[in-house]
Amino acid sequence: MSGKSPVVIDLKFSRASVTKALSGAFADREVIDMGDPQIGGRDLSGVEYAVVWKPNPVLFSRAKDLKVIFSGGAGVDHILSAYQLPDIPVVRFVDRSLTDRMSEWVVLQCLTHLRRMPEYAVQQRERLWHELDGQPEARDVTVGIMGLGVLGRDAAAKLKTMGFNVIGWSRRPKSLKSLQTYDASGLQDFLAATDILVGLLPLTDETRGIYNADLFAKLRRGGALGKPIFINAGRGGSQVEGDLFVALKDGTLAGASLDVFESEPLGTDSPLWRMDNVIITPHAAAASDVGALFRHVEEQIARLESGQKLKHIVDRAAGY
Ligand code: NDP
Ligand code: OXD
Repeated sequence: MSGKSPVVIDLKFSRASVTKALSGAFADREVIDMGDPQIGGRDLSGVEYAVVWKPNPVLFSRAKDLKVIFSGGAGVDHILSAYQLPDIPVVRFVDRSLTDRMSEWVVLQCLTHLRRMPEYAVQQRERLWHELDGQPEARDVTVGIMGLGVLGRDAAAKLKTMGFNVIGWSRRPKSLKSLQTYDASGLQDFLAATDILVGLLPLTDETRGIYNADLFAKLRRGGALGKPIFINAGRGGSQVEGDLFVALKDGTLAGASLDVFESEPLGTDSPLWRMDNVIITPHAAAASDVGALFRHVEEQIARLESGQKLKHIVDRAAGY
């Protein structure tokens, strides 16, 4: 084996996807796969790199020589909130394929609600042939995206291609071509102009519980869709599901599409499952392609070992 540091992997993805991707990865160094039952109590001293998704907490106390932690996904709350971490860089997964998949999901959900597919699904179950009146066009509807990072900006561009009017909200002010943006202080104005709210925020102390009754009540009413729609693929910890259920029941919201939940998997007793105006997907909006993840880690390690800076380092104070 080369004199290069091994890489330890603790990825709670499907075993098949990890095993398949490993077969062509990290040819120049040893891989310690914590998902392999044979690995068990392997000594992790001298291991400088970890690639993790929902890792076992003991990993960080056992691997004392770590220099970089690579997240198996774009989000890092699964690492930052759950562990006492060493003071070393945490790197996000930023990837073309993940970004494309997320935008596909967001555009699909916006079109689904625009074209009243939940209502047509009910009619189909009842074998009812009836065209619903009052079908607005995308250009009549404003989609407000909370989170204008890698994913929010790509989704915005693709929604605009479909004709939607798109606005965005982020922590810090932005100046983006052909997209009206609001910073933290402009939240009220942003919500008042939004017909379809898309959540693409990371989970941090500031964003926990942000999608609550108070926020839903501030969304625009009387726009082309009549009542607002809520779509969330960021993190479930940002939504207050009790408030969401009430808002969907009492008509504050016309409908929702949810990929993420306060607790996952969503319990079979959640009333959200049975609501005709709610679309549920099982945290599947943009799964990581494990092969692409390993290529990204290899590239980053190559940068570091040739004296260049790592890309996509998390701001630990901001939490994303
Ligand atoms: P980025 O870090 O690129 O962007 C995060 C955005 O959120 C930034 O625009 C940032 O503002 C904004 N933001 C963060 N905190 C606040 C705040 N307190 N108030 C206002 N805006 C805030 O992340 P990505 O776009 O790559 O990913 C976003 C999230 O999507 C991930 O963290 C993850 O939780 C989720 N995700 C979900 C997946 C799924 O399958 N459901 C798949 C992949 C990701 P600013 O620009 O000012 O920094
Ligand atoms: C991610 C996710 O953060 O899949 O990448 O949730």
